[in-house]
Amino acid sequence: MINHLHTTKTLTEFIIEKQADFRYSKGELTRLLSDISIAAKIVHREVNKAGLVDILGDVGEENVQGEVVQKLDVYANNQFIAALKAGGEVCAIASEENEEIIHISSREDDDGKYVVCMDPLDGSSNIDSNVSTGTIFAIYRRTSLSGKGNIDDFLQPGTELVAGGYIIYGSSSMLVYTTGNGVNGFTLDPSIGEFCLSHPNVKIPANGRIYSINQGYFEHFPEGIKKYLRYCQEDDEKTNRPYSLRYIGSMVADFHRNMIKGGIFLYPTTISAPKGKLRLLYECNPLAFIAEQAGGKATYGSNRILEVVPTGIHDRVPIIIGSSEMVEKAEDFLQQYSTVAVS
Ligand code: P6P
Repeated sequence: MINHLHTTKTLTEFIIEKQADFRYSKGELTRLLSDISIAAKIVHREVNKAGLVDILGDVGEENVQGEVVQKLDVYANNQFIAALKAGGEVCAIASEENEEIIHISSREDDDGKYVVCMDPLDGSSNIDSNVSTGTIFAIYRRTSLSGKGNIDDFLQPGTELVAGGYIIYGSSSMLVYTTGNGVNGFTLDPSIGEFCLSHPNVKIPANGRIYSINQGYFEHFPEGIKKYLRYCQEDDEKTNRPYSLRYIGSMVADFHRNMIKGGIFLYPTTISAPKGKLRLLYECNPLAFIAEQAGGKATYGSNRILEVVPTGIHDRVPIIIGSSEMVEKAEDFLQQYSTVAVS
């Protein structure tokens, strides 16, 4: 019997090979990305058996191992925090699950040089309906000189990001990230427990036929967004319209599909979310970094998402992200019709 020779490059091999691309790094960022991938494999395992509540016990109950079953987003949060603490490269974490930043006590020799912003399990409300969810992460070099890290380390615009990425827990689990030298996607091969390079040098098609938005809020949107949605729905063979509306309600899943097939995702301001719903630090910035590195665009109607200077770790922004020509068309409608600036 011929054993399948494993020839696909693993994430670990890829990171080490690309280490020379990382500014400053003497291996710390390599270690940090590796720590994230370890937590991702553990979360993948738990997310993929979430449906087995009867066997595993419901949240708050004890499972067969006598452990109290946690909500998956709490479980994911704890796994990523533990992996980053163990790795020692991080001095503080901003998580969607925690109101305040999490200070990481320093190692004996030196403090972690990086801070991480993360949404440990985005779209977790979809778990019960077996819909794809994701982890989103963004990595900055700390601006403070030493110690356990502080809020100013996080209040940097996305243009300062050292790395941004996400893991999508879907029909397969994939880790997609950039360090500013293009975007690469790795698919988890459970048979060897490794993320393997499956999507080298990802590029978002300049145009597409998919638009993603929660159409239910139509009456709440700025006039320019309403006009753009009407444009997407018009019959026009020359420009492949009407487009198709695809909305999963998990930002990572909607973004990932649009990145592979071409498309646009919009979460504008609404009456209930006057600054938008999605978070700047650990949803919009990392995906905007990836979108731009893959040849796409990410704006909040007039300016790049990555240029927004945060005022707090849970800031929200409206976002229009995806295929460059589709984002530019939406911006044209906003500039032409929206009396009130999108943000
Ligand atoms: P709505 C999930 O709760 C999330 O944060 C994103 O993943 C998703 O794109 C968005 O909210 C969905 O929000 O208001 O359409 O349910």
